[in-house]
Amino acid sequence: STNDHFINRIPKLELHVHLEGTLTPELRWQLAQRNDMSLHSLRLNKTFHTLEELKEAYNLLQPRSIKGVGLSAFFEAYYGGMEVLQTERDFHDLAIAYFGRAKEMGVVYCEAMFDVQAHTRRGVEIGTLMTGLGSAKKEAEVELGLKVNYIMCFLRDLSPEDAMKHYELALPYQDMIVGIGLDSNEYNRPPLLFGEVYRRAKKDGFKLTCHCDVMQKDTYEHIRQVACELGGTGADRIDHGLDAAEIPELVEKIKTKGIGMTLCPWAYVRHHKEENVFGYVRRLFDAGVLINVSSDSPAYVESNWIVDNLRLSKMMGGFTDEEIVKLQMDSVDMCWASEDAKGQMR
Ligand code: ES4
Ligand code: ZN
Repeated sequence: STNDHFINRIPKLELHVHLEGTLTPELRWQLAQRNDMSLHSLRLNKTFHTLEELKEAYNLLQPRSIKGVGLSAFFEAYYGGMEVLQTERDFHDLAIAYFGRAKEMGVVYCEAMFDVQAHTRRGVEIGTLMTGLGSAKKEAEVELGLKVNYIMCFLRDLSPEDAMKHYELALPYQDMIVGIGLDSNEYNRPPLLFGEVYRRAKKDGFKLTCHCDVMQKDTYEHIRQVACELGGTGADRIDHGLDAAEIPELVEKIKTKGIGMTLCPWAYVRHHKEENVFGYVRRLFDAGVLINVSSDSPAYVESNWIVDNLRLSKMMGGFTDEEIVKLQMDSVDMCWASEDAKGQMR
């Protein structure tokens, strides 16, 4: 989907993508039809009568136009959009639609995130989503040759007790889950509030990551907790964490501990000036931090698929083709594939 042939062609790793965030208006419309549901937006106080109307609502969520509205409009659309996901087949179709697109873009390995509580709180059984996602993973690996691991995320605006409850509910599906994370609204929700579930998950063999979105209240303290304390001595990875670039001590800590960072630069333009976003990505890369460039929620932000984020990094961060390849090699190092699978990617 970009006109940059080099970026289209090279093998790529996507390590930060929310499956629910890949729900395009087209698929959302199709699933609504199939499940006999009508589609509404609470924020816009509107019922969508056609696919065209639904697409227009997505147009309001572009990085520049969302700036004044803050994240709440994004969250309303994102969590509202999920209501069409009802059956095992819906979850399967969501995931395989993304995996097919990833394969077409040249992605060879993907760590895909999903929320559990965003579905159970709507009355969907955990087995429904896990079985659907499980069959899509198998299909991607067998039919597409795309290797997939899942990262289960907890909603940090819900309680730590609810996270622990869902952690335990997901244990029967441990084979398809490589790591755990925290997402959703982080206002006054520091990572260590979930310290117990992180320590438990580490003991049970899961990898640990946590979102530290840009320009949040307490943003540096959240990054410090993830880098130094989560799971006892710090997590394996930070999702976003771009603001660390402003604090040399944090950059040094992240670098020496070998913690990887998944960056989704285009989504940050809703908080930061473009020059700062790509300047900070550049600064982290130049400091020798392991970084990966991914997409986050590509269906909800215009021009936000992995190839777009890499093309924008090249154009606005001054990454050369060789450096884009280095980004993919660093992504192999920081990813959670088996050593065998990593060997095949190098
Ligand atoms: C997200 Cl694109 C984006 N931004 C902030 N939070 C998110 N959660 C899922 N996708
Ligand atoms: Zn994310």
